[in-house]
Amino acid sequence: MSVHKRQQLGIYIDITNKKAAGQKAIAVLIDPEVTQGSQLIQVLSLAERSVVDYLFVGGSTATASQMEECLKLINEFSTIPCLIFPGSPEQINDRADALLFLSLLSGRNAELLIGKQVESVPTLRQCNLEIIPTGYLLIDGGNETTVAKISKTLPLSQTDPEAITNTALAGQYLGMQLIYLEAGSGAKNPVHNAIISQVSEALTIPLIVGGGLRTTKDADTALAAGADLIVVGNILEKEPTLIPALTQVVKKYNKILSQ
Ligand code: 1GP
Repeated sequence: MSVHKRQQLGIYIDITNKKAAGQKAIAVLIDPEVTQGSQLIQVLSLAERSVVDYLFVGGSTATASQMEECLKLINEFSTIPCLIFPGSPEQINDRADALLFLSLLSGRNAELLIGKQVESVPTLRQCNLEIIPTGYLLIDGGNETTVAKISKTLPLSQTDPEAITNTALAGQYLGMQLIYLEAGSGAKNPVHNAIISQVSEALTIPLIVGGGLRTTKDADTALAAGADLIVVGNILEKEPTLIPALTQVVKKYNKILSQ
């Protein structure tokens, strides 16, 4: 594990500091089941050169050994802070810097609200990961996504922004430190800008938005609407060379703010 990374400022503090400064951020999502070997090294090298803020690592069905291999390469080829975005407790691995400790607030599957979290505690007690409580809301992206299928929950409809905002705020009132609006990997429609605006105006904690962001325009729209951190995964499995253009969109915001 990259001890030097752990000695830096905590990742959550880094995220909140960015928000307090009005800055935006981008995370590249790596699914260890899909992006491996030379393809992973290419993604890492592009992310490193483009100054991506965070790496999220995880997937709906990635195995513990795929996580292990992926994190070994990340630690060898990257200095970008790395957060586990777990699809299951088996994906928790001490080689990362932090864990998004997700609770699926949009669904009513008790296993994903609290069951898997309890199951993961013995592992977490052995780890030195920074644990970031994260309210995770699955939003209808127009097609059935793997996360909806696996979680056996229905996403919240984008036609009901009140329900989405109330769920996000309930997460904040419960003490969650981040809210993640998730349209699902490969979603046909990303979370709509009106929803992002309404939720970000209501929250005081940082807002993550991901799922179906494929273009610089999609990234720009989500950030302009109020996302503090955007997550891009699926499209980069096919077009990793999009990473520099995506980070330019984020930097454009940060440059405007620092003028
Ligand atoms: C999925 O929010 C992430 O969990 C990213 O979505 O893979 O569609 O970019 P994409």
